[in-house]
Amino acid sequence: MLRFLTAGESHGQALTVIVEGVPAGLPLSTDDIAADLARRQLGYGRGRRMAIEKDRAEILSGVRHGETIGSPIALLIPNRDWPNWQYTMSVDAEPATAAGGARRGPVTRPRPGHADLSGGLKYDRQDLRDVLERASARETAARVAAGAVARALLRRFGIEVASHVFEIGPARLADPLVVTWDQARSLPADDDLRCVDPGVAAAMRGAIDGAREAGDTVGGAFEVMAHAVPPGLGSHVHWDRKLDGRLAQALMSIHAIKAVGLGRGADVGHLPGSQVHDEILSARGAPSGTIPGIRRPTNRAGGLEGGVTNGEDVRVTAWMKPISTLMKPLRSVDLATLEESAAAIERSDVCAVPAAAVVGEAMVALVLGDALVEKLGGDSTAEMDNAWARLQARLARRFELAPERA
Ligand code: EPS
Repeated sequence: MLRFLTAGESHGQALTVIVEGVPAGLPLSTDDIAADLARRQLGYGRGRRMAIEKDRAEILSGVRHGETIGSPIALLIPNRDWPNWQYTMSVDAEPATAAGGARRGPVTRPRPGHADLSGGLKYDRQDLRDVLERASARETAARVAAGAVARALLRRFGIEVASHVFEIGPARLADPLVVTWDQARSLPADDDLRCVDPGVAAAMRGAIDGAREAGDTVGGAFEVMAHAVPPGLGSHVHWDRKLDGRLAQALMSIHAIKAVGLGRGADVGHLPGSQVHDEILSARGAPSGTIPGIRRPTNRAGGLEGGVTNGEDVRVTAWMKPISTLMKPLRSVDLATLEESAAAIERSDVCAVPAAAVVGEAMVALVLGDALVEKLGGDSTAEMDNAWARLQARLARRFELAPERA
């Protein structure tokens, strides 16, 4: 099993993540992680925090001489902003007199849409900072670091993950499924909108500018694709082994995500079966995916049938609500006085959809990495390599006769 746990507050000293279940023998360096962390920091509409941070993960354990050794991989991402928060975030009951940063008062006016109210009641905290520090999407930096480890494992078997943004406010591509794998994976690493259509990207920029000027925020949607995925990951036999369910949970767990779709997604409710399902054709030497001998003219299912990968690209979409910190705040109640009052304002972003797409890639990589370890057995890369070769040989044998039959 490949799993991970993160820890860390947005303005604490650092974020940490422990990734467990990575096979021994996988080459891994901090540079493998750095590129994804840098992409997560980008995005038109991000706030001032991203100008402060330059996220980089240190590898504290689980790697020796550039290779994983099978033990838990602990990663540390220091918060550069920490010196400005030492007083507010002091671990000690009495902050040191030399502690840096402003002497901030308690947060008592919950922001509609944030975890402030529900989390504050659940954990019985008077200062809502105790909730918002952990509910902050800063935590996703740790997920992206973990995802980069999963990505290194997938890459060994030729599996790649990419994303693109197809909606920000009213600006949208008519149909995200027309975007090809090559278009998504060719988006430049420093693209601050991650949309494949320049005209739509310009409209997205306008939507973000408009929201900023209005003291408002704007949401959107992205699609994550995984390419060269073998058939047979996940299972149809139990609800918790269905890979579409596992992917949906992984994406839904990302901050501010309110809906997830697989392939055609919510459109399946109004389209007839003939426009939802993907016909199965004989490949005659030119398979569309990773099943030799089979060609699918369309991939509306998003690479999964029955909760099992079917050899086509995995395609998962996620919709993100507008960020809940508004510079022109909504009405709320001051929990200290029970008087109606404007919601608290924290430093924030106007739009974080392009960054969320990078987080989505990480979550998909982690779910696929877990499913691959489950399929192949994952104590060492040598063991996985052998199982992979056997899987490929079995598939090739099964379809050997297909051209003669056709
Ligand atoms: C984020 C860091 C945060 C916010 C954002 C995401 O930094 P700060 O709170 O110091 O400005 O920019 O978090 C939120 C929008 C939120 O609601 O918590 C990051 O690293 O991605």
